[in-house]
Amino acid sequence: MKEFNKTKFKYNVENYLKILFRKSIEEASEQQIFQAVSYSIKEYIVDLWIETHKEYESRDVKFVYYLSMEFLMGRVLGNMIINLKADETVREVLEELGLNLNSIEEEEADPALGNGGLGRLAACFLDSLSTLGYPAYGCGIRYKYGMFEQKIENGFQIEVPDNWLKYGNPFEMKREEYAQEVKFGGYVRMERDGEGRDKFIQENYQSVIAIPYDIPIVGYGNHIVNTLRIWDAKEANTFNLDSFDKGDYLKAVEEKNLANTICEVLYPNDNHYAGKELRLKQQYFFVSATIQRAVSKYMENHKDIRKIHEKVCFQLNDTHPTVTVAELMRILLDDYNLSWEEAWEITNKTCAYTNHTIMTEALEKWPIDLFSKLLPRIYQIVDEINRRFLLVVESRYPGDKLKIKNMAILYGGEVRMANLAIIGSFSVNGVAKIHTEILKERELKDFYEMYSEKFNNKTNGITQRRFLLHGNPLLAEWISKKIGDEWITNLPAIKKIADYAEDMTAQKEFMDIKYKNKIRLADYIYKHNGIEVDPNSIFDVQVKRLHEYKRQLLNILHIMHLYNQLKKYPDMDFYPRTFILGGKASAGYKIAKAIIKLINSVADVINKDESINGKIKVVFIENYRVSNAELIFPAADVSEQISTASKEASGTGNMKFMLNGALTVGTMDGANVEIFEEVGEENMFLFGLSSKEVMEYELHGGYDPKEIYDSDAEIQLVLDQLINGCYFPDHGLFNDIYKSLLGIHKNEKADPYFILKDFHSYELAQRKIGKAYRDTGAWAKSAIINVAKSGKFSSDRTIEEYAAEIWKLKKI
Ligand code: NBG
Repeated sequence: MKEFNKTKFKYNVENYLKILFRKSIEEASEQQIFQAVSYSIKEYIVDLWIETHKEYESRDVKFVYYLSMEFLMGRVLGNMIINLKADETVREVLEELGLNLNSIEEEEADPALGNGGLGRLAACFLDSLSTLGYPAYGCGIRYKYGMFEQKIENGFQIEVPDNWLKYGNPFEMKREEYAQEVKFGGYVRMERDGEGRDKFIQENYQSVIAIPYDIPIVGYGNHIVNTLRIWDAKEANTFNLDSFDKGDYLKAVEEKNLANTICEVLYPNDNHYAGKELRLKQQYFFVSATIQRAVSKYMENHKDIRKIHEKVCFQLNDTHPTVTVAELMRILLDDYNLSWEEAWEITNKTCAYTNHTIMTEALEKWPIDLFSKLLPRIYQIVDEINRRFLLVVESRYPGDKLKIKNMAILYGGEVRMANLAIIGSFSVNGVAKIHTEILKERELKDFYEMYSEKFNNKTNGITQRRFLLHGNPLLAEWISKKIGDEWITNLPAIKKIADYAEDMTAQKEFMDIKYKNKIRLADYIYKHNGIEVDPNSIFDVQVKRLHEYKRQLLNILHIMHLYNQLKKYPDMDFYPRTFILGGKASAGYKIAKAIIKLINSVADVINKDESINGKIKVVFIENYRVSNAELIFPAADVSEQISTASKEASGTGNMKFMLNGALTVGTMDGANVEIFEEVGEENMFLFGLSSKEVMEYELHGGYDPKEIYDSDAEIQLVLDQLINGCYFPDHGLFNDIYKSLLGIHKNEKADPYFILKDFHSYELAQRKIGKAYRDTGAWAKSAIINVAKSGKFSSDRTIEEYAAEIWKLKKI
């Protein structure tokens, strides 16, 4: 195996500067240097990449194709260097050249081809797949514009396009030779072939050519390189030049438009279905290209299409790629002439589906007329799947209309993607224990009754390589010095750090590192927000997408309450806090945007109020994304995981904070439950309704927040401050928030996320935090225990479970 060579690397950096830009180091811009360094790293990686695939081929391995509309990779360069274990060498070389790796890393765009947890999970999975040596492809879309850049102006969120490809992506590789044609629209003609079989031929369709771009995914220290393949669209008439000749001018123009728009932009919705036609086009586009290529690749080395499930598994990341089921059927039926029964059996053995939410507004349901017009052949197949499925339901539950209503794929004029995914897959998994239980007991109860063998849980995880080794070098080094570096590839080994939890010197060292990381973040905040924060205060952090169910509103209402208290009782016992919040709201999500404005308005008032002596500071981090997340997690004392119980499928930020030694204040929701199982009551601050209680209230139409408002003067004051101009003179602005809490909106449930109901319990938990933090030794002990118990939450563990229980993959 070729080792990373220092001399060659050094030569390459200068050589690439010359070849790409005709510049010397002295003349080159920082961006050009970033490019040259990246190409030099890539040059080394490509050899490993080729060797990995040779090895895969010679062993005839099984591949998992992880199909996802989102891959939230974050910056690639630093992570690659770490995974190559070339960090020291690269730093040395760069120093000799008068360069600094950290500032070169800052030049890289932060590829944000994802919204939040779902996309970041996909990225963590790729890191683990390579590190563990599992043959895998990540398959997605090469959006020209990723997640928008969030700017805060006058406290309001403004969305700015994220042109991440502006300088080109040095790590990608265009693979024209694997281009695929994807067909939209037209109609399906039926004819009999010579053997009397029905043939279905799509005609008068529009074509788009899908062009793959491959990005290498480097495993940690094992020279294994897998591939993230993202598809771009190109107009088809460069292939079918005759379109113009036939006078089919309009069609040519339409195809060009289609090609130009399909990969233009990532829909910025997290946990929310918008039902846009273009989105369905995106879904079919990348699915069709992926499945066609996977089938061809399989057939290059195998004879029998009937055994494809032995070498291929398609994992569907949420319902977004669900057309996979029908697309694979189409290929097996129409291109390989299999019978329906054969094709169905193979499809069922090849597809597996992960559910990531129970939020009803996130459920994908396409209007049948839209779906059938856009994908006429796919629709026929879905219709037939549905027809056959309903026969099974009818024979099992004769006359049971409710079962049909709940389980049909086609119902009420809609195509219900989750139902198709469940029916077409051999595995259905949730992403945390409690989430899977809720799926089985409630959301997908009828399916569970019919297909209990399909259901399983795979609790999410995160990669410690990015979120500790790369993001928190000080803590990483400290841990490795104390217990060795096994944790890098085997996170449960980190439990040995618990031996130091009560060691006073270790506690002090740990808190010193935390302090340094807080200074690093404080500097960032000063630079970006112009706010001075005290690293000695408690850093209490909530960073995640803005969503009502995640309850940033509970956090800010509590801050308003604390501030009222401090004003009223200036001498009250209070440990200084810095509340740090950050996250993007979907561009069309009005109330989420109002909450951002509220946070910023409250921040303005509190930060400027000298009478409280800086005891509270409030900071809204602009443009929260993977790169600044890597600064934020290491600096947190307190991790806010305060979603309404039952709503957060898992959460993964909760794990990143824990790994970096923050203590969680949270509800019994998602993976918080499992964090609690690991760390115990003493090392976490639990509060709020349980998911059972929440679901019980929901069953009976909610609860009455008015009662709380009327009987609780403190809450009343805080709510009135929303609309009396106390924080922002424009009274109307926070009206929607006020109304959402008290239910003055017609037809809307009052306080559907139980914010007022959980308020006091949250306040109590917060008071405990203030008290606990005063005992530095005990706090350090708890924090170290959190780190020590984070072993379960590595995505390596998650991937091992997927590989063994769903994909049946072998490591190389
Ligand atoms: C999100 C959940 C999170 C979960 C991630 C990854 C969607 C649809 N779901 O709780 O809200 O951690 O998926 O599984 O984005």
